[in-house]
Amino acid sequence: MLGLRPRTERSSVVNEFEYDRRRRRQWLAGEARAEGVERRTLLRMMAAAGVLAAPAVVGSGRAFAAAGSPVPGIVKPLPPEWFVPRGTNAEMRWDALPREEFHVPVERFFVRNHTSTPLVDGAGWRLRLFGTGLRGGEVSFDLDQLRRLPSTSTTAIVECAGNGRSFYTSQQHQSVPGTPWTLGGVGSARWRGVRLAELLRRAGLGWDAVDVMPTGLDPEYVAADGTVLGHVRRPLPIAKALDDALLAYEMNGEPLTPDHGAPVRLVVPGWVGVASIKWVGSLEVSAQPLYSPWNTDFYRLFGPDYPAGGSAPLAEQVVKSAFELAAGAELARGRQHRLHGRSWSGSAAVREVEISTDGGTHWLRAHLRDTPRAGTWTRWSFDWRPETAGPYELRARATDRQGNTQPVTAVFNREGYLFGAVVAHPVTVV
Ligand SMILES: Nc1nc2c(c(=O)[nH]1)N[C@H]1C(S)=C(S)[C@@H](COP(=O)(O)O)O[C@H]1N2
Ligand SMILES: [Mo]
Repeated sequence: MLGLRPRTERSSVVNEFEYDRRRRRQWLAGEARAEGVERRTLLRMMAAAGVLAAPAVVGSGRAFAAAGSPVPGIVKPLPPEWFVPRGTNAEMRWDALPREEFHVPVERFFVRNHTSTPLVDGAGWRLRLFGTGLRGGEVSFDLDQLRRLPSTSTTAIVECAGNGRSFYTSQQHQSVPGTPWTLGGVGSARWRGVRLAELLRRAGLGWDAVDVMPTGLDPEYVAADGTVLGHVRRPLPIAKALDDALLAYEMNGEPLTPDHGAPVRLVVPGWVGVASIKWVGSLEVSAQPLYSPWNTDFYRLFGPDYPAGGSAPLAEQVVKSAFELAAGAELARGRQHRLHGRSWSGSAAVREVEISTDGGTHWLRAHLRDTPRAGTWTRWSFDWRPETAGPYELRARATDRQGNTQPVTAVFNREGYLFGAVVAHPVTVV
């Protein structure tokens, strides 16, 4: 039971859907718990599925961010050449990514905060594990204890489910609410910490555990309509928790910084960023399915092409590509330009990247600069010699080893998640 689950091909989304159905059935039978979720939300979901037939926080980024910061809730400096401020978040500028660095340096990594970065005192921090899915009852670990457990390093991408959202509007003329990310809501890093499987084993995981719910120590989230939804938290199915989820305390070889979850965050490889809960203070291990607003109203796909109650909770990320180039960059004509970029997928290694410089009519293979690996991106380059001045649109299209290819358009969903279509990147040849 506690061994590593072998990676299954292509099946995890299907499994997630099945899992969700089972969860809902259990909820109906009074065997599930939902806090902060309105009953009507669950009823709507279930109707659609046809089943009816303490904290050591010592301050916050709001008070501690550098004076004049464009995003008051974020602690680190956000120089305009590296970041685009977006509400409570900071988007990475792809044109500023150091070309030879495989990972995004911590100081340039995008930040997605529902509220604001809390300053958590590592010395007073404790991770509390509790719930009906533990054999022996509540246990807690402090930071020293966690650091003494066997550690693991892993390369993983953290990417917001809404990354690329603005292209629903700019390319597809569909209006969607939420942070209008271009493609900079993503980053790859090297994480070190303790496997969640290891910690659960030590905590006495029960055979009947189904969900693990990590809760953040950041301030409670208040929805646009004023409803207090509580601390950011999202149930993680036990299968993924035992597979490759990591409780990370280092990022790129340094202790986690406040904006990225210090002292400890969860890293859930390949999945939408919201699964990787930052500043984790507790883990509820449950023998009953759990719900939070983050796996009911948010982070599901709603819309005409989805069931009335929405899709299963989002899990794996889609295939994407980005040029390491500013939108609207100017390039000299009659000269050879080496274009650079990166492609990635939540499901598998990248297999191939193709580039079009003529609006998507002709495609040529990009040169892959890295041996493609699952769980992270692959850097590529493409030589281009434009002879005629004028506006151009560059396109990059990746395919992963499971055969997932970036489509021409992304299927609309109400919240604008998982924009995986090919993005038209405007440049001007002068
Ligand atoms: N506690 C907590 N965890 C969180 C969030 C948050 O607001 N609070 N945001 C989530 C979302 S939506 C994303 S995309 C990632 C972003 O991680 P980063 O800020 O380190 O890039 O963190 C996730 N974990
Ligand atoms: Mo996100």
